[in-house]
Amino acid sequence: PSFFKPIQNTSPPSPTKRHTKISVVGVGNVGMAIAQTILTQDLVDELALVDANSDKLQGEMLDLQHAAAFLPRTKIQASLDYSITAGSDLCIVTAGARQNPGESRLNLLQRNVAMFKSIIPPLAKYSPESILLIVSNPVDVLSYIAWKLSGFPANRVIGSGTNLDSSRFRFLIADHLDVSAQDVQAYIVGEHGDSSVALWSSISVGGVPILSFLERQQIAYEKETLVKIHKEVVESAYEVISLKGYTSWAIGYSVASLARTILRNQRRIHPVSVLATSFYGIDEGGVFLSLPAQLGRSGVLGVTNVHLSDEEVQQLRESAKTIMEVQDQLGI
Ligand code: 6V0
Repeated sequence: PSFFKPIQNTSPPSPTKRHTKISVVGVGNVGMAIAQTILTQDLVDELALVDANSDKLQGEMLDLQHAAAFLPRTKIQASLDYSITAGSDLCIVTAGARQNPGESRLNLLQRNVAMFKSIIPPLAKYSPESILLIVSNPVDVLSYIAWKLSGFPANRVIGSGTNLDSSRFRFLIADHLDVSAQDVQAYIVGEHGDSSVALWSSISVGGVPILSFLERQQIAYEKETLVKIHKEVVESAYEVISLKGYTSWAIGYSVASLARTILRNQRRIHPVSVLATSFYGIDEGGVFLSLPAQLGRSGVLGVTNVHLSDEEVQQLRESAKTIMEVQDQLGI
């Protein structure tokens, strides 16, 4: 203890409220965008960072610590050793191998699965009560792998899934209608990425369901515009990556919003990757894909009974099949 006492204490120490802790594994572009959003939004008391690259890890930790004078107080630590993550409430995994030139997606996935074997078991060991939030891609398959490797109940394993796709969707609809994206409700479900499914009937703006409104007003149903918007959503990750090399800010905000809902027990509904077996006739044994799920302090609290058209159910099953085929190729 230091003999330097800048404050003369006049009352006994205040009772400490329950301490909250988040660990982020992988301090690349995505992990750091998540970490910095969590810090600016004052979501936790303690943030632990883990990566395989020691210099990068130390550098990022120091750089964040040096912002302490401008941020709510959060203890920030970093280590190559997973013991630093002990007692986490939420563990966010963003570590990912980079695709080598000419490497197939399957080979990349095999390397990511091998990486998860060194990440998930120690996280589960040091924080057996935590919630795992997977961001690394392909996020649906890796969420399934994390579920298997952790031995956690399925309600405590979540993939960031189409939470980001849905926010891109809401932005594009809002832009088209000249309203705030916060007033647009619209869900994309299924696989994060190419086979994602847009739920057209879910789109509403300030409580006005868009499709039935257009029908009632006998305004020509702008199907092409909607399909074009969904296509733009699917292509937007590729576009950002081809322009700036990676995506970071939107995924940072999107994951921080999940962290807030979970840690503050907000019971909000987010389209995220959950164990989807038995929903909408999905009969594949273990497949994670995104459905609108209610989240809270114990993880996934439930899945909403959103009405899907026959076409949407069909597309969702196709999405499940696509993910299952990849899992079969992996031999898991
Ligand atoms: P990046 O900038 O290359 O960072 C990856 C980090 O992982 C690096 O700091 C590596 O040192 C670290 N790492 C590598 N191996 C290990 C290991 N064994 N243990 C611990 N750390 C390790 O990649 P970036 O941050 O851009 O992307 C990370 C992952 O997020 C990728 O898989 C992306 O595809 C995925 N994304 C997922 C999104 C989603 O919506 N789910 C969105 C954007 C990116």
